[in-house]
Amino acid sequence: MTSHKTWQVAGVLLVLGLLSTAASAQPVGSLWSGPADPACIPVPANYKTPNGPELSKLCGGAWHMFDRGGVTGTGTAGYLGGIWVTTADKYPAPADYTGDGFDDVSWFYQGVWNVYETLNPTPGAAPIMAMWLGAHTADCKPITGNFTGDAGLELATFCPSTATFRVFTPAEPVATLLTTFQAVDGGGTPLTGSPMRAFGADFDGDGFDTLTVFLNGNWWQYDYNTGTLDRNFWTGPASGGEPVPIDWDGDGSVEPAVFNSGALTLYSDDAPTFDRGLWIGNVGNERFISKLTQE
Ligand SMILES: [Ca+2]
Ligand SMILES: [Ca+2]
Ligand SMILES: [Ca+2]
Ligand SMILES: [Ca+2]
Repeated sequence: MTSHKTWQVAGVLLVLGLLSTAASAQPVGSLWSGPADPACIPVPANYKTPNGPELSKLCGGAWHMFDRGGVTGTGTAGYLGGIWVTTADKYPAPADYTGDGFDDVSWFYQGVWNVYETLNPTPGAAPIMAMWLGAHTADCKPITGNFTGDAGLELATFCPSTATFRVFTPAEPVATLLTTFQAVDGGGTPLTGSPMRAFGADFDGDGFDTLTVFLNGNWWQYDYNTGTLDRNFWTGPASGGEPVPIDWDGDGSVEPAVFNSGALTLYSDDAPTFDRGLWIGNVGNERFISKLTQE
């Protein structure tokens, strides 16, 4: 089984088949999606078709979707449509908010969380969900997932400046706060440093996502119910590098991986232990690796 991950380099969207490769990874597809724009953030998700995620990018407020279409080799990505959602400084948060099996275009910024119709996008259309999560500073970023132990989607935010998680049940016009806690180290001291990347991922395959912070090579995982540190492990590097939480072996649970200066290092989740390293190039493009970076 092959897991796929999407990278964007300049205007080219790359789809990598991780297990189909040896030490030097070759993309299974390379699609041109338009002029290079350093403002564009890749946001692949399952927006419109039942055959897996579409390629997508958010460029200065315009959300463009492209058909991957099982393409191999190179070509120009088929344009599926676009939505003008916002100005440039918002953080994308695509997920299935409506429960129809398709991911919805969404963004968060400073407490506002908006969701847009994706299947039949209309440029300039109003959001189909508009939620207020309370005042948040501009560094706070959105995380979606299932954290609580029930089946529903939750909204979470993480603010690096205070190392604070907040978790909400989606609701209009005001989302319901479920819990809030600080990400702390083993001594109970709130994490400090930069860049601090926070996300939810299901590392043990039980169906629930664990709120996690990646900071300078350390992965810090927290128990949703208590807000306490559940597990900490080190993969490196001590500076730089971006976390890539992904089920790269297809067993239903997420493994840690790190992209740093052109190299992708994959770990098995026992311990975790080093599994393999792939050279995929693109030195200096860490910020484009996924929606996690969001800068
Ligand atoms: Ca949906
Ligand atoms: Ca839930
Ligand atoms: Ca889990
Ligand atoms: Ca896995």
